[in-house]
Amino acid sequence: MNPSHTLNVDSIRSTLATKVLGRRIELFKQLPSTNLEATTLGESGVEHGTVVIADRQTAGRGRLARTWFSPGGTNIHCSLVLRCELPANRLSEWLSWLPLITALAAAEAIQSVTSVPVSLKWPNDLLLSDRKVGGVLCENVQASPSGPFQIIGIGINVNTRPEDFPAELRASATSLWNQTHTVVDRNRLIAQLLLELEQCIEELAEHGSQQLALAYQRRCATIGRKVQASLADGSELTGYAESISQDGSLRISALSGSRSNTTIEVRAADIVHLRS
Ligand code: BT5
Repeated sequence: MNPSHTLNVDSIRSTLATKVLGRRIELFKQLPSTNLEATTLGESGVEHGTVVIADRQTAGRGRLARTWFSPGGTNIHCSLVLRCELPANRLSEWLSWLPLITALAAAEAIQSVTSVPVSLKWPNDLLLSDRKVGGVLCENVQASPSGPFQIIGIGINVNTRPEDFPAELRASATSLWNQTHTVVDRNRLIAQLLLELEQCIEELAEHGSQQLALAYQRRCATIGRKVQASLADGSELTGYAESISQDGSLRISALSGSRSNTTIEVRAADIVHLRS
């Protein structure tokens, strides 16, 4: 591999233009999970904006205890510790929008560095040609001796070759390399990701979700699609995804069952894009 594309803190810093995110960067060759390491650091009191990066994860996590394929030398596995001081009545808006704006920031960063147009699948998947190229896992730690904090974890398949994905992911996953056929500099992409993320976090904290919701909706491939939603209570719903609500929920016009022809706001679900 081209040595200039090895992960390196000095290379990240050479293009990093953030005010706060990434003042402290912890880079590891290998970790079980960057979210786990960031949580440990958060509990020990590290400052807001601390970034944990691992070249490889041995127990990368997805939502609902799923695993995240995290090979060495090719991808981005990165988590941040956030300690934002917000009034209690804004916590719920904050927590529902964090995963969405993280996915939005990652998509903007990818487009800016590689020109690859990544779309979003609600709530927090990054898609390229309808295949998953990245994912986001946010966790809220309320009870900690160091005070409450949030972890945002981002995984992006950057330079993985198609044949290097495990068989069970080959049909559903892709990488930026698959589109560009050139090796993308992960250091540059991480620096841009932190900048886009900082701008989105500032916008959410200072002005709320209104503009972010519009930007998210423009990138979201789910809107207008026929979808199947697996809801948190185990039930399923088929319908057309109409829009994103101000609280980050997905509004689905239901097609099936007793809820047919009603619009339902879904806060947490797994979404499958169906052919219309
Ligand atoms: C996610 O979960 O998409 C969140 C992924 C977050 C990963 C980052 S890496 C840095 C940080 N540290 C961690 O430990 N995690 C975060 P979910 O929506 O539940 O999707 C998980 C599903 O995606 C799996 O069940 C697989 O089907 C699929 N998958 C696993 N690895 C993949 C990969 N590398 N690329 C595309 N799809 C993958």
